[in-house]
Amino acid sequence: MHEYLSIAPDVAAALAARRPVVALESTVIAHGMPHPRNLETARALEALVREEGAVPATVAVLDGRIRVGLDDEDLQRLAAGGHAVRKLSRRDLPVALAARADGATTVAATMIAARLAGIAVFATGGIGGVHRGAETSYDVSADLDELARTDVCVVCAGAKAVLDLPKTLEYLETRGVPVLGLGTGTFPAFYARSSGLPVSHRCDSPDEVARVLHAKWRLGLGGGVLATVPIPAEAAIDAEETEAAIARALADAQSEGVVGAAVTPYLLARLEDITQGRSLEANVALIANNARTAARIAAAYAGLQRDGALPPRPSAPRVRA
Ligand code: PSU
Ligand code: MN
Repeated sequence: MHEYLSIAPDVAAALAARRPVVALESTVIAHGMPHPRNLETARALEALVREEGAVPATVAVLDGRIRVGLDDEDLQRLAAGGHAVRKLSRRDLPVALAARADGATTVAATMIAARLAGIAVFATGGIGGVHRGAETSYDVSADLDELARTDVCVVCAGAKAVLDLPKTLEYLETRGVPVLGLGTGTFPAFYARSSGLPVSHRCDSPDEVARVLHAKWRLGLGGGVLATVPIPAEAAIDAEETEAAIARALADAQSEGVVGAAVTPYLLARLEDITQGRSLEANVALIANNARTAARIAAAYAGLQRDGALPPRPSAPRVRA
């Protein structure tokens, strides 16, 4: 076992047998939702992944080790820790390990852990991205560069609604990250089903997503894939209402001088207040949907792995060096 990494026995067994595993992040538990709803959600996500026949692996740093696969006591500790639990992105991981601290992992840090463990598919709510006003603040989430470099498929409902979505998509395009829409040709807008902005490719089944992963990584094209899934219609919030709430939350963040890693947790909590809890309900519903979808993608991908490479087309031209 790696000195900084420990993989839960059920997760390790599933990986060794090439059975489907889905990684889950913990920042959304520790910093994205209030207690005890966060704990209930963390448990529910694991149960949903299991119902779909995959093994859940929630990721966090506990006592200075990256833990892939948590037990219920671990989940309680993270969920109750609130803001005493550090928020860990790529830059923060080595510091937290050295200090033997506890921390919740963002999308970027969870991707790193998933990759170390050999997990290909990871479900979350929304990724970080390019913030509004990034042309002056330079606030671009490390999640985007992680997607560019780390071989993990991230299943989400788009990027956080508070971001600049066109700039986020431009950045992903520049860095060569496929943005797939599952059953949609447009990029989901987290609380709303569509941003109106085109994704790079539409896929109509988890199997189709799995084939993209297989093709990308068999080719040696490193880096992640973003698989986006719209929020279920019954949980979606009207786009105009969302925009108005976001405008208020952003103005509040600015007047209170909130910057850096604190911005996302602040905005999510403000939105929850402003929408009287509806943003939280939407968040829970979309993450559950993403976890289920991720389990199906993981199952399809595990199937492709077990079957070996797809047969080459007989007519494929030979490439000569
Ligand atoms: N989106 C949400 N809730 C969250 C996050 C994103 O709706 O809690 C978290 C994720 O963990 C994501 C992180 O990776 O915020 C991005 O933070 P930053 O912009 O500081 O990189
Ligand atoms: Mn940031």
